[in-house]
Amino acid sequence: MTTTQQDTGQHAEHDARLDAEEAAGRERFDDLIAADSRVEPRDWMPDDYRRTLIRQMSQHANSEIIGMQPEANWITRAPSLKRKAILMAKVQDEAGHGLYLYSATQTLGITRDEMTEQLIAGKARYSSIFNYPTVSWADMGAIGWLVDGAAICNQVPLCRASYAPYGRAMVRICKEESFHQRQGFEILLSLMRGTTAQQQLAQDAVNRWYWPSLMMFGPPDDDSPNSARSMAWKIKRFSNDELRQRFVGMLVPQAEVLGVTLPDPDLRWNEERQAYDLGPIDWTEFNEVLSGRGPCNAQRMQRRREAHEDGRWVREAAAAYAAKQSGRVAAA
Ligand code: FAQ
Repeated sequence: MTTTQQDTGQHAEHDARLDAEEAAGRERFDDLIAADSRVEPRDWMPDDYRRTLIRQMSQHANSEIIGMQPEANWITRAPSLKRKAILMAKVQDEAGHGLYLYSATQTLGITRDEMTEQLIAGKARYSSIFNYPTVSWADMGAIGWLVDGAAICNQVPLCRASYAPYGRAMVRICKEESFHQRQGFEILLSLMRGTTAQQQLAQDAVNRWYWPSLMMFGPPDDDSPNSARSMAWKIKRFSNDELRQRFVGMLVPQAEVLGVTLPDPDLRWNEERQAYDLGPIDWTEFNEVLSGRGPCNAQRMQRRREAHEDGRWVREAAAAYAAKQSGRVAAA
């Protein structure tokens, strides 16, 4: 046998071994998904599954970070010291959620720096909802009640996502979001128990945030290119429309307790479907926001870029300190 023949034989053997390993990995992956079990970072997974998770989880992390801006706008103007402390804690919680989610996404082989670069370069998405302005204190109530409410509805099923680090991150996030939702409800309740002007402020905030909060669940099922595959992989457990419907069902009795009206004249209980019929959602507005032309897209991105620049010296100092420490460990 010549050296070339020997090399070719070794390559073929190597390729066959890789094929067999991949086939075994794929079989184990399929079994894990079928058994409703969890995929860990060390497990073999299809490239598309990895890409889908990186897409959804990094968008989710970006949303938490950009989502700090609309509420941070009211920290200096909260109506009391207690309200200020609660709002600061809530905004800090969102930062924490972003960090858990970036860390969970890193287990898929993308770095935090890459995700940040994609966000500040405008190449990565974040939730449409954070491109709307917060014009009054009542918006803090509406964000807590509607935006965190929608987030919980969408995210409780994600606690069972097939990718284990995502599911684990979501458990803690959902506990905190539940508290956020209640504080928003309580802000609106206080306003609704107040003067006529305060009641109007609360109703106006609900009118402005209601439809955008329904858009958070994503496009209608017929127009959702990622849903079918994400559901087959048990990343998503319910479709966008199913969760939207569940959310409205949750809101109606709460709106009655608050004494606010949901701004949908077509909202009606359908006895046959045992669910509420909804009026039409303005998907043109949704697509405009997704294309970067929402009321605050430019402002949110500019602020995020400035914050990244402002933090440069902290990152450099942390990196220099880490290098010095690892030098000390190596020398010891
Ligand atoms: N905004 O095929 P689908 C929070 C995009 S909560 C922007 O249906 P998928 C807490 C979608 O990415 C908010 N883009 O996609 C908080 C896709 O584009 P791509 C964050 C949207 O992934 C509260 C395209 O449209 N929560 O932060 C939106 O199967 C208060 C086609 O859509 C999450 O991210 C949208 N609303 O379903 C923080 C939850 N909807 O990537 C601060 C996790 C859709 O193909 C204050 N994510 N798109 O270019 C999910 O559950 C899913 O990713 C969906 C979308 C349901 C958002």
